Amino acid sequence: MISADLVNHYQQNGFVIVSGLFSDEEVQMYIEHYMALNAQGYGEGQHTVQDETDPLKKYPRLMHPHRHDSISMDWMLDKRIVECLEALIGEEPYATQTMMYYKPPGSRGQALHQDQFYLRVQPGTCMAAWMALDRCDEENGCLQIVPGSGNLPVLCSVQADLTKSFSADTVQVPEGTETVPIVLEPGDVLFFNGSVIHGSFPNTSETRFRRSLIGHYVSGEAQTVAKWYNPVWRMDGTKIDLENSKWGGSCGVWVNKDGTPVVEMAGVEMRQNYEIH
Ligand SMILES: O=C(O)CCC(=O)C(=O)O
Repeated sequence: MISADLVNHYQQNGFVIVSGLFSDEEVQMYIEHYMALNAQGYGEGQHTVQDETDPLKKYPRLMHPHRHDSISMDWMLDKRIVECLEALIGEEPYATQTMMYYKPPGSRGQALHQDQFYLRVQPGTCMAAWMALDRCDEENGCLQIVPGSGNLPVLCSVQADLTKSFSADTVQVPEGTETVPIVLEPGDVLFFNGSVIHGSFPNTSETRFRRSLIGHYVSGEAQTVAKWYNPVWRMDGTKIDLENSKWGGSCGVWVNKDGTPVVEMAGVEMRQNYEIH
């Protein structure tokens, strides 16, 4: 299912692309299903929108659709995803979240962040499975990743640029840091851990959506997770509650050491309520 080379790439970088994990027919089924959910009004209120013309007003992301939609639940627990996760993290994970992003033409992206900032998994970390439903490239706002961030601690957050991002929080990166665009074909799945700094820029296409289905998982050793992500599911579909994580700990800030930017845990999280990712 997943080669030793891919596992090795994940271990070195904290992320890896598994191409063609889902078929074109399956992708088409997901697109039809989620467009139908949108047409029925699912997802309203999940976004702060700028004004009536904001494309995200008509196509808000869906948060936790697996809690009421069996297609989302089945995808989250699909054995191909589970097998990849097990190979990458070396143990059976718990599943905690699904999200569906429509990212219609002209919509904003999501500012750079680390998932562990929101999920607060202890011990261990979280993992994302990010599946492309459309071809995702720079024009329609594909995911962007900061190389070398896969082992960083949780960084302090600052205010994001809301003209480019629908989410309000972002992390700082050293001056000159370049992000790498993750270009994916429909059915490809990107796996990445909770430290990897990632996000996306606006969809600059006038016609193309950038739809993606996203699952979040926590390593099976986890005992706590942020409240918003409880309950979690074992891979056999049984449900458990982990303890809720506490907020307000230390966070990392960049400092210059002999000309090289390094992270020191010199910051303290001020806000206590980062619930929605
Ligand atoms: O798909 C995007 O644009 C951002 C998704 C993301 O940041 C996430 O899944 O954590």
